[in-house]
Amino acid sequence: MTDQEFVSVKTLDEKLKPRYHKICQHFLKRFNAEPEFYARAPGRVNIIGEHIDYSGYGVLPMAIEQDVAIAVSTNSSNTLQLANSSSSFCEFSCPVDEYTIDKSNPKWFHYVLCGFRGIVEHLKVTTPRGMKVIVDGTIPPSSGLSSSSALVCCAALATLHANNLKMSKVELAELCAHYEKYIGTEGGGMDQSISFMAKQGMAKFIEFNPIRGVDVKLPEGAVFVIANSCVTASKAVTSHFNTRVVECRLAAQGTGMVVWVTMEITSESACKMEAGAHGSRLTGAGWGGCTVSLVPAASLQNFLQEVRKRYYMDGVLELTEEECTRALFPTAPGVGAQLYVH
Ligand code: ADP
Ligand code: NG1
Ligand code: MG
Repeated sequence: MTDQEFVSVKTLDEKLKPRYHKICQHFLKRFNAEPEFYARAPGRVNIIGEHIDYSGYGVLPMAIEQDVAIAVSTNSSNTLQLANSSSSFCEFSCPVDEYTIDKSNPKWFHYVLCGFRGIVEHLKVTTPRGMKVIVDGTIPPSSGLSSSSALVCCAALATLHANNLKMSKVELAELCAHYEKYIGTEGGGMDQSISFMAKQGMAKFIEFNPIRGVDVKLPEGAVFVIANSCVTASKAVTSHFNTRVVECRLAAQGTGMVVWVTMEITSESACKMEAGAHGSRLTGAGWGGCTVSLVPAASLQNFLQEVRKRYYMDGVLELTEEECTRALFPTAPGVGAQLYVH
């Protein structure tokens, strides 16, 4: 298998059915019919290499199980009807050929429009099909696990399939990396690349210009644990991210890159946890978000218990059991984007 392959269409297996059944119920309730197909694209955790992809340097992410899934039917009204399974995200609809992606006031559906626009413009689709859409996300938004790119990638894949078109995974990654910039963030291509190109059980060393990846088997006997600080940062809303892009691009000229990598490794040692992790670090853009810790399998329960106690339940935050389970969880490298039918 290579990244030049297409995203295949699979039948939903038993394990996936309960989640997709729920999405189907939302769709039925909203649109009075079953969806024709589903697309899903995963979030990611980055193991090393933060704020360097947009300067063209390699990164080592892995896809996580948490994803954005979209249920879709085409319509004959030449409109996009976008709804969300979460009541936090309001409905939106627009003609397929008349919309703006408003950088000055970014909303969730603008990320969908980034993916839609990418396919339509790149493949010069003169009469794109209208779509009815329900979005269902399990990645905590604005937490550095790349919910934004999962949404853009999923929307692009859904648009591609709805219009009976084909592009390879790597082409889709290049396209989505470019079109996510329409939301206003000058990011690199890490998130979109891993979202399309990830293989089950593998991290990926990804390089850029052009995007290419090599699968990396992770060490056995160790587990990656994600811990959400529960502090969110919306990268398209503030100027922090783009300011950091400018700073890092300047630093990357000359010998600056060496300094940055040294800083990252040093801060990893500083973050090393007393709860039994080999090491911990912030993942994603930062200003809140998640840490990822490499924990020996034998110490996993102790690690989870200590972090629960010290940060989530009796320590800094006062979360319920359920909230804590959503914020602190072990993860394994998951599969990239997929298309499903019933
Ligand atoms: P990150 O990529 O680190 O999660 P970003 O700030 O880049 O954070 O993107 C977060 C934005 O993505 C949210 O503000 C929202 O607009 C959009 N988003 C993420 N998940 C969903 C979802 N399930 N449904 C709708 N929009 C979502
Ligand atoms: P998050 O934090 O998931 O939005 C962003 C960028 C990545 C990368 C990381 C920092 C986008 C779409 N994502 O991710 O390209 O630069 O920050 O390593 O811009
Ligand atoms: Mg993002």
